[in-house]
Amino acid sequence: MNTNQNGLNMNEHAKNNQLAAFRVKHDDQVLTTDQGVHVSNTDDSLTAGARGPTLMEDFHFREKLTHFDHERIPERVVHARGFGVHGYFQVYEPMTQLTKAKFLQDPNVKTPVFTRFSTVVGSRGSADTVRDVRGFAVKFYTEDGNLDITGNNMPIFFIQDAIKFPDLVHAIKPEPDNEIPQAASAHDTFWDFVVNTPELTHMIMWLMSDRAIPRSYRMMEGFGVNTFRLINEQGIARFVRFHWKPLLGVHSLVWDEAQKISGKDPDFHRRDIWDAINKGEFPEYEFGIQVIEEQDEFKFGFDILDPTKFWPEELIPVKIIGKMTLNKNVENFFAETEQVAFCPSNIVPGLDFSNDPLLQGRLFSYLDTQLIRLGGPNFHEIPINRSIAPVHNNQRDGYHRMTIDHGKVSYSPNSLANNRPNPCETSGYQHYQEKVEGVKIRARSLSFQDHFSQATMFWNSMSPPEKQHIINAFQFEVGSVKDKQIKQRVVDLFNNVDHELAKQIAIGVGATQPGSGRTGASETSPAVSQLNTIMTAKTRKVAILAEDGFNHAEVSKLMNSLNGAGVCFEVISKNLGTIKSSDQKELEVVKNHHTGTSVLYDAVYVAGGRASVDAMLECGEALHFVNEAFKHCKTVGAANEGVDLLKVSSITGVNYSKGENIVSELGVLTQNKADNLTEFCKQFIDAIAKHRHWERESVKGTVPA
Ligand code: HDE
Repeated sequence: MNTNQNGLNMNEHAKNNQLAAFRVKHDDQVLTTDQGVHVSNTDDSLTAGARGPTLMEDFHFREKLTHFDHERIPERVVHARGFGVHGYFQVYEPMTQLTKAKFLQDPNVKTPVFTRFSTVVGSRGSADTVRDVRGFAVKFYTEDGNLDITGNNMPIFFIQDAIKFPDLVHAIKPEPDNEIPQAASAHDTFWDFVVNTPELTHMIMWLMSDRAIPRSYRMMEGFGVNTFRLINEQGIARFVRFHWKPLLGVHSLVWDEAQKISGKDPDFHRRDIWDAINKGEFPEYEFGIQVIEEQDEFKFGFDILDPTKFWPEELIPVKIIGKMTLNKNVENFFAETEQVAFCPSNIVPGLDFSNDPLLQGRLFSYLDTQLIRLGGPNFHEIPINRSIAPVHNNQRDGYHRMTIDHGKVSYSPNSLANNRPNPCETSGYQHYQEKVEGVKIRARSLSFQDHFSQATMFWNSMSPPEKQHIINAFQFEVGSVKDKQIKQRVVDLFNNVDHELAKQIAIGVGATQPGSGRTGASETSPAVSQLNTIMTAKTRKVAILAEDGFNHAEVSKLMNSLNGAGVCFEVISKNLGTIKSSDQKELEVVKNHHTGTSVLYDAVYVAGGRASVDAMLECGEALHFVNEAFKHCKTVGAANEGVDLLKVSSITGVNYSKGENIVSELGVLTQNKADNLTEFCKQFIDAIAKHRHWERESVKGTVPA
């Protein structure tokens, strides 16, 4: 591999150098003005007398205030709230047969990437865990120039034609008279648009599903959504859709938890990935492609150019061809995450677009939006947007131009500079020579008109708990709509998807139940159910509840086991500082009950030790912690005296162990006499790996999560 002495691949090195060239460290420096003049005092303005007016000549005051007054740029019109991280991509084996794209040829080459995750609807300061689609945008800095796969965490989109995008976004954003609600689709204008635009039906099913409340950016799939083309050296083209599959599996929060996190830690998702990368737990995603031969374009029961349809994996398998590793946090949020500019038209030789009408519109919109957001045509010169491939052309000037272009020639053809820079037919990007003909027409293809079959397929692919979550989501969202007619029309629209679903929506929102509707079996795509994903306890977060007098042997055994399995943990007590075990060993408390609440953890463990448990029994917070974790279907564990806390909690449907045996029911693990701690810890970790214990939701008396 072509590496430098730091073990970095040359491409990574090139990108790092580019960023480093602009990095300024301010440590140990004297404060200066923007002109480099040392400043003697930055706390007091220059005034005429100590109590007199500020003087115009105070250039430091004016410069400081002026810069501050201008330090905001417009937030993205959609996807304003996001978080970017650096990493690299490696292909597993040469993809020569399918594409000539250079970054997909050599498994030894690490292509630097910058990935920005986002929500769609909320403003820049909105909460991370709202119900929404998540953006999953990857910029590859390839040797052939920048390639952006600007995708989402759902494989389809709301609309079929980009001309409807402003309507969609106006409908879902806060209502314009009072700017309410923030970052939410649960309001009248959005559902009004839904009932009047049946092509949204399929995407609404995904939006009401658990996909819209991911547990972590590290546990989210990514999809290019639009259909692209792969082109090989022989000029043969094939249709392709792109996938990212997280090695930690695809997992979600539960709605009640997501809403609470929005208040407890609105930065939950960005903190999660920031902390993971700082700890060296680098998120990894495999890159997959679904490929359709040109001659098979019309072989399927849906139009492969329709972005409201996914390509079922069971029909068109996802071929895994590489992996992205995210291994470095940004140094400056504004410079990197805020200024990065993605654009689906950033493409490299070996790839091309299709006639997907949504994609065609996107090819225009992204560049256009950067012109206003980043203030002119030179945004490609901002360090995070620069390609590692050299840039030579006759584009000149404009706001904030950084490059000092040499010489007098800025036109083509020219003889003064030997006609340089000149195009090159062999290495230059060649558009695929697709034959197109037709009359100019404003009409939707007939092959785009089935809006319900795949929505039904999605519904029928869901497991019972996933179906229940969808019903709950509809009841929340449509229940928040004020207009009765809209509520009824939602029920009627989704009666085309599934009659039982429509009935349940109607019951929940007080609408009339539809007479008859779509029922019975249809095709399914098991791959879209999150129950069929990778299950691992790695990087999950456990809360250990303990107070003075805890059982040190037991807790340290648990901690060692968790460490061994790559599971994180934090000790939570009534007060911060340290607690002492029954044998006087000290343990640091990371959170108290004000700063550490159950919704920020994947599992909870109640430590044994008589005095510790007695203190917890007196403290409503510990009980609330356990109850809430149970309600959210999280793994709950307790050994020795710790079981006493569970016995007085509102946990239902669980029999506690009476003897030495480990009892594991509904994801609640207990052992009265913890001699067999090794086995107990193993089972506790296995239970965490299951993510959630949905079977609890069907136990009578359990509040649904
Ligand atoms: Fe976007 N989209 N979009 N979009 N989109 C933007 O570009 C647009 C669509 C997506 O982290 C904007 O730089 C149109 C589909 C992501 O910076 C804007 C249409 C998918 C991001 C824009 C779509 C996406 C954006 C706003 C046709 C999934 C954030 C700011 C209906 C495949 C990228 C910006 C980042 C951002 C337009 C539909 C994903 C206005 C016209 C489909 C991940 O240009």
